[in-house]
Amino acid sequence: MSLIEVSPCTPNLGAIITGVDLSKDLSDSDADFLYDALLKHLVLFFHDQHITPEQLSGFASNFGSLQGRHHTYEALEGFEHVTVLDMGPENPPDSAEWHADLTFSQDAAFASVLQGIEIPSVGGDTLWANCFAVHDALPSGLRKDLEGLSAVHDMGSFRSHAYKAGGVDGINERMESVGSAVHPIIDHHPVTGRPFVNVNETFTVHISGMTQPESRRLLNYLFDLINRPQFHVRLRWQPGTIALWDNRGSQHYAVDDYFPERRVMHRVVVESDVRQPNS
Ligand SMILES: O=C(O)CCC(=O)C(=O)O
Repeated sequence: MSLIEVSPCTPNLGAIITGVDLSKDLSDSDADFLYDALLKHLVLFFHDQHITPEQLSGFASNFGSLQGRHHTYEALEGFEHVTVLDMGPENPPDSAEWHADLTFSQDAAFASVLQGIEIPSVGGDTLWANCFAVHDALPSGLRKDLEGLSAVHDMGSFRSHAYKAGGVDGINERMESVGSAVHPIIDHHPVTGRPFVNVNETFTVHISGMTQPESRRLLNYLFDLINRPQFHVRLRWQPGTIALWDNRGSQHYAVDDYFPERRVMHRVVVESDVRQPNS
């Protein structure tokens, strides 16, 4: 029997997990238990887990294969799977906007694990949104219209990094290497089959088959809906807090309200879901 306890944070998403020590290897049954809790609550929070980068990668590997070095952010020396998000006034974050990770890839990431390393004395919270609940809140006529539509995702605001690094050539090169993807606006979770709204204000740039003004108006309507607080959970980080989220149907937003303080996080992205056939 598992000693792990799951305490939901809101009716829509988020749960605090206790009764597990992430510095130790998880048993198969505990890993399965956490996976089921992840599918149900979309984002799981673990406090007081002061684990090493190796243990962080080991924990993430319980759920699938890990992404290699990120195309933009630095990896922790000696740990190519561990991305360092070191943000402050000199290096402001680009994640203070709603996004799901890597939706500019045809196979967007399955999950991410984020660990608080250096946390501002106040601020620097992260919010997650439940896009299944956003889908369920759509007016039924609009939902039907959206069911036939797809949208283009590309590197969105990563353009700023690319421009800073290499001007217009930098943007063109990065666009070529990162690519773009087209996803249905009403997408389905690959395991539960539940429908969710799959557009995000960072990476979704155009609704296929529409003029740009039409597309912009409809996207803005959906972005406003995703931005409503009843679909959110908000995490106050401490050093040693870890969040694990299912990227398929959730979005997140890292609040950039802590300058001149610094905020340092370690992140590991789980590319594919080991429990999902053919993932
Ligand atoms: O730093 C955070 O709280 C979230 C980082 C983020 O947006 C990401 O990992 O995609």
